[in-house]
Amino acid sequence: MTDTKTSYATCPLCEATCGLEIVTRGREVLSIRGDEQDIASLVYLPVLLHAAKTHNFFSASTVDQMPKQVTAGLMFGTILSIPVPDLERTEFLLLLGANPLVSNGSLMTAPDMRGRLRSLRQRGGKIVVIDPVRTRTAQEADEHHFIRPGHDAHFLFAMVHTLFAENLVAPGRLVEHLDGLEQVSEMAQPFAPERVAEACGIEAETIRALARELAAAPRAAVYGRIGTCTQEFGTLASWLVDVLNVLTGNLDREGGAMFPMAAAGARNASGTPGKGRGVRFGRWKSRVRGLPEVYGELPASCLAEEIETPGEGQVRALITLAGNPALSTPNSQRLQQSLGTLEFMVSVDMYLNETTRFANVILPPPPSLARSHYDLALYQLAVHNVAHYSAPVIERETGMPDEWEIFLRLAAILGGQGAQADIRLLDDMSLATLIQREVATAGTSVEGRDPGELLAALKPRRGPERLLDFMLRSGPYGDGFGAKEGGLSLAVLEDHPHGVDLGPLQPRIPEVLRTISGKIELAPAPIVEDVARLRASLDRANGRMLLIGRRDLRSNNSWMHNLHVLAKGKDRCTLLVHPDDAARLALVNGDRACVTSQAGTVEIPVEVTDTIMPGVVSIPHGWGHALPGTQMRVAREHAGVNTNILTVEENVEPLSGNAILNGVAVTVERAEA
Ligand SMILES: Nc1nc2c(c(=O)[nH]1)N[C@H]1C(S)=C(S)[C@@H](COP(=O)(O)OP(=O)(O)OC[C@H]3O[C@@H](n4cnc5c(=O)[nH]c(N)nc54)[C@H](O)[C@@H]3O)O[C@H]1N2
Ligand SMILES: Nc1nc2c(c(=O)[nH]1)N[C@H]1C(S)=C(S)[C@@H](COP(=O)(O)OP(=O)(O)OC[C@H]3O[C@@H](n4cnc5c(=O)[nH]c(N)nc54)[C@H](O)[C@@H]3O)O[C@H]1N2
Ligand SMILES: [Mo]
Repeated sequence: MTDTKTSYATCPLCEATCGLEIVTRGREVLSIRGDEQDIASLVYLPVLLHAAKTHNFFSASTVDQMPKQVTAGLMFGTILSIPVPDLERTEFLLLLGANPLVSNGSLMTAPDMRGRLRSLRQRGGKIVVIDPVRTRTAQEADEHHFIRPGHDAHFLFAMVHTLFAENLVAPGRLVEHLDGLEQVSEMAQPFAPERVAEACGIEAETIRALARELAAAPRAAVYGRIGTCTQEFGTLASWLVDVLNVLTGNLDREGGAMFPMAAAGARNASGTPGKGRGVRFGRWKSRVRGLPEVYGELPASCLAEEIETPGEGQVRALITLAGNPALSTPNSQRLQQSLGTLEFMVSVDMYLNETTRFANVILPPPPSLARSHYDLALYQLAVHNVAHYSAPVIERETGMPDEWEIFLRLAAILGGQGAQADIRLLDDMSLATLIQREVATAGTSVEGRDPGELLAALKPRRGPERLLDFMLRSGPYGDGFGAKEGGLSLAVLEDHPHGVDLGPLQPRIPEVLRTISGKIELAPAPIVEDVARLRASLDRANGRMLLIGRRDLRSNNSWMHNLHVLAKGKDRCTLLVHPDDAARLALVNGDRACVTSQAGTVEIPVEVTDTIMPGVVSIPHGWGHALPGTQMRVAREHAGVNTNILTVEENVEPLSGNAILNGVAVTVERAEA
């Protein structure tokens, strides 16, 4: 098991594991926001949140993948029970709203995405892409269909409808683990392919053919990413992706959509196998708009109003952790204005950028090469089970705290212990809490063990390494502190600097399930309720131009634009416009256009291209760097415009609180010279 077969380097630049923002109530209010991938911050975040005693916690999750996490919890029982395509063995891959050749795969962790997609096709497999843009991925696929933004749920429901209508439903061995199959069939009734074709922009016969092909493929996987999440029906689309995988028998089968088994921190691998407590949302609500919490978070779209609106609980202070909400959050002009009115703000970040320019104090983390790295969250979404730990490559400057030490120092201050508190005590406390929980949980490999004995076995480690060692050893591959010979520990990972290969994905149903019923919940109540909203949209007129986003190979959200090697070259922050629309609007390549939404207006250079669907325009996010008070010289020279001036904070997807960033109604016109 501990043979080193392949070297998997962890690149810390891709795939934000989505950090946080907090905000407290009362006068000493604060808000934390981040987007961290180090273990360090992930594992210490609860300490910080606890010390802050706040429900005002926001993260990039609600401008990203929260809808998928909602369906993971409702259908399978935990926040990260997200099936990923078994890329190494699948023969048919249906991709919606994802561009893995550029993004490198998100909620589907794998190095060398290009090589993997190529070899899929070389072994006779087929890739179909559904996207309003003929992306790089679409160009390398066998088939691509434009879809009108925001209509994935309609399209997927029509596929489900076809499977039932043509007797192609074949869940195979999953049948005995399903709840709600009949209900899905009923709900799909109104979504006949003819009924949705015009709205989707995909012909009914194409939808039927795709459904048949999916059903016929011996091993297939449906996968949706940000285009299917950050939109009006994000949770329904995310749900239908997995419904299709179930109905065609592809969920949890080799070559289908499978559940990874991560070495550390996997909630669906801890406790009693096959059953759990499920998930519950709305335990508290946002103060101003009354939006429900989801997994302890409030929608990032609510942050500005929580700062602006006077009264009991108004946010007056903010902590941001590795996040740039001033650019990444809807109606960012409003948010930026509100950040300027805070009484106090602290940012943990290495740049003086659009967000941190409002901070009273900026605390820089050490360079990433001076930090250790283990991808606690990403391995839970990996297409192949691996574990890789990298020790710091360079030494930290003396006196410079590590990022986790900054977190704990902030926690100590928030908790009233003052800046001089001994943060080792907080570190000890975090570990003790973790150990207590695991020894008290039935079914874990350390159930009933003496916490003192486990603690002693972890010596002399401290900090994140000690927490990680505990998680690995008590995890599904762990040595169980002596219980399992040859099992995993941090020492084993240190002996394998290229990583430990834990094998291809394995079928995990029913063991992986943590729903109360112990079944796959195909028709959870909140989702069933939301289908009415989708049905109502069937009769809606579709006339407006719709704005969507995109990603760029040489960019990572907002924060790689200050590196000359990555920022140089031709302008990448452009408005993609289809030639038909360009002709109608009298726009030619290089013209400047004004794009206007309910929230604001931006002026941006036009790039005419038939790779985008008529009636749709695209602007990448993370740009708009020419703001006063920042210190990012290179980024300023290639400033671009901020597309989140156009996105609307009032529009959130109701089940997840996720922002609607794709399919935003806009008007486009030539800018006055
Ligand atoms: N190089 C690079 N890599 C990155 C990032 C980066 O900025 N640069 N960001 C990282 C992050 S934070 C994330 S979350 C991931 C995202 O990973 P991906 O989701 O793979 O990234 P995108 O390239 O944004 O692909 C989204 C696609 O959805 C399409 N789309 C928009 N609206 C709709 C719609 O309504 N329906 C459908 N079907 N498609 C739609 C867009 O045209 C676009 O092609 O990438 C990560 N990797
Ligand atoms: N319109 C539109 N908006 C979007 C999206 C979209 O597709 N369209 N995508 C959304 C998505 S998927 C995401 S994930 C968000 C991203 O939103 P954010 O997370 O808010 O934005 P980033 O640009 O990733 O900001 C990363 C910040 O962390 C800092 N940083 C980088 N590394 C470290 C580190 O190691 N430690 C610390 N302390 N700081 C560090 C950077 O300097 C930067 O300030 O944007 C979202 N916004
Ligand atoms: Mo993201």
